[in-house]
Amino acid sequence: MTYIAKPRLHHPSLTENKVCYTRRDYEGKISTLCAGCGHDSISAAIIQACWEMDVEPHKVAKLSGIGCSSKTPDYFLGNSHGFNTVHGRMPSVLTGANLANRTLLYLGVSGDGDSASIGVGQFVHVMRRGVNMVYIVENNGVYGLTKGQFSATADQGSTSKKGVVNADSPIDMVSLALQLGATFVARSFSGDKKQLVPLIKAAIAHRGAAFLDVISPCVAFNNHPGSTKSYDYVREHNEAVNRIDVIEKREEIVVDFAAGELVEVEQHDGSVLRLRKLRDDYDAHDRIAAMNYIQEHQARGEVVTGLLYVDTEAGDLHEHLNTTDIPFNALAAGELCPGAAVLEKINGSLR
Ligand SMILES: Cc1ncc(C[n+]2csc(CCOP(=O)(O)OP(=O)(O)O)c2C)c(N)n1
Ligand code: SF4
Ligand SMILES: [Mg+2]
Repeated sequence: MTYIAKPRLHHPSLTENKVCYTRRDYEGKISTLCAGCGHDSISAAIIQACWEMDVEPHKVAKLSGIGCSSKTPDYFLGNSHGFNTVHGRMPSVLTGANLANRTLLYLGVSGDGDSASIGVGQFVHVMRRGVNMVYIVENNGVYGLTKGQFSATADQGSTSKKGVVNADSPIDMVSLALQLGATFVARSFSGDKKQLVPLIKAAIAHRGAAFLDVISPCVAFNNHPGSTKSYDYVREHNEAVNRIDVIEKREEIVVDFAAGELVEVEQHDGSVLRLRKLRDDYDAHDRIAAMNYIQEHQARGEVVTGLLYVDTEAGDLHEHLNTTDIPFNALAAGELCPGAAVLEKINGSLR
């Protein structure tokens, strides 16, 4: 059995959002992950963010690969579209779905094994193409589902539960995403809901490839003293560059003059990101500086979290390809096939 159905008990006083749904309407089946697994906290953050953003569940497509992390879409947004693909192959399926219908919110949920090991080739291309999506990697440094082998994000020198030392260099997913051209790049920790929920909301409001690397401890195989992805390690080494609030476009924007270090960033949909800086020298608009900052702090053993980079002018794959606004399933046969005469003309121009 991979899931347990949740009893549909509605408390009459559950608050409804602007599209008349309660938080309960964004939940899924009961999770069968290990108690304390970071992935469940991320599912809860996704539920909270979608409810607060008034996302309509039927306008969301959740896609994942294979792994404990990739199982989680069953545990949230139970009224949305879902596709549990093949290990490491979620990005190409998401790209195809997005090209066929741009009106949905695409939520890719993956693991570090799924995206940095077997699926790294697919990951790099979905980022460089600027597919409009929210891509979350639930990063625990191991293959949780297959009993705790090191993944490609495991730090060099970190140890497995049985004491084996990892000799390989790690892939840093945020550095990779920045280098590949992702236009929204952030890192967070599953145990920090206050930071994670606004980051997911901001990623939803962003148009373009939004990438979130969420350190998510695997309590069964990677939560011991030699691990750099354990709850204790991340709490001790977390270096937050900023805190963000998301103000939706419908709401009045109130500027907080008292805070000297508050930056407001307008996203394409009109929502405003309020970046409350914790580090004076941190500029979330500078891709190169972000890459240097991450590397410098990584060398000191610090896990940098927060909104690391955002390009508010970003376009997406549809803009690059100049595609039609109308989903394929809403186009008539005549629009999908221009007819023999037009095709002959196109062929003729290529001869
Ligand atoms: C093609 C293929 N190769 C290998 C596997 C076995 N397998 C299943 S899940 C997994 C790793 C999952 O790790 P990760 O993506 O980090 O997810 P986690 O379980 O840690 O959340 C592997 C190797 C598979 N299912 N398919
Ligand atoms: S094995 Fe690890 S990743 Fe999988 S559910 Fe358990 S704690 Fe989570
Ligand atoms: Mg993993």
